[in-house]
Amino acid sequence: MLNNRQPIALLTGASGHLGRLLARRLSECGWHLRLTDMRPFPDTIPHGATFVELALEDKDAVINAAKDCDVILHYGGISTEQSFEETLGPNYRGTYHIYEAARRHRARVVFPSSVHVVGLYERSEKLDQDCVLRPDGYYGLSKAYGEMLARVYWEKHAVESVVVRIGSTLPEPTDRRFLSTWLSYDDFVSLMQCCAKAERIGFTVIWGASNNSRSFWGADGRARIGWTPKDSSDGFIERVESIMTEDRIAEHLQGGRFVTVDYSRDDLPPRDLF
Ligand code: 15L
Repeated sequence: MLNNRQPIALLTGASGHLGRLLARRLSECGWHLRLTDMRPFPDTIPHGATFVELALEDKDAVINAAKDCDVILHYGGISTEQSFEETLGPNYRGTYHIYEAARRHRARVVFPSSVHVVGLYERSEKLDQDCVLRPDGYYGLSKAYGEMLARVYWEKHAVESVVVRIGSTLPEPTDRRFLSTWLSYDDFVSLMQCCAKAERIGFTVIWGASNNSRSFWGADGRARIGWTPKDSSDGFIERVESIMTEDRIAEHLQGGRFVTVDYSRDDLPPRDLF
């Protein structure tokens, strides 16, 4: 797709934690970045980048921003457990606008989904990419919608997507759950590079975690895009495995603390539907 040149990328959510990291690291690699966020960009604009303030709900602005881009890294939107109403504009309408922009400009999309699309599975369960989704709240539900949107746009409109179910992108794992979900900064950046540079991606699902022996997750499409994580949480086991919450539900389930927001059962979620 790129013929050895560096990608032109629209990066939404550029002023957030992962957006700022990608802006810095991808510009160091020579990417041409179009940064957007509804908040001002808090750092110096990196070399080769531009910044535009926009809201994801503004369809025309999103479509304009994506002109001539090879890839859209869609890090904008709500990234914590919130009410349905809070997620509606940015995560539903906004993600739809991203896909319309990708369709218009023939760009591919990296859609950062989340562990929270499967947050109600028990931690003892090992999941593969085709598992039934079990979102743990309105945030996870909006990510499940984004995954389905990605699929519709691939199957109906040939818009390629990598759906990355990101675990926990942090400098290092700091509690027991993160030993399973940790995605190091270096592995995260290399994953984004593989997503943009792979020749064909179609519709690919990746579990966004480093090479952790305690991972909750198994088979996915990483071989198709040539991604191999290099880091592992294993070296942190002794230091952090005793660090956990006091909440029985949170400690049992893959979604951790997000699950407990507005949780109204007395017991764990049922494994079947009756
Ligand atoms: C997510 O999806 C969140 O965006 C992030 O802030 C973390 O909390 C992560 O999941 C997690 O659950 O570790």
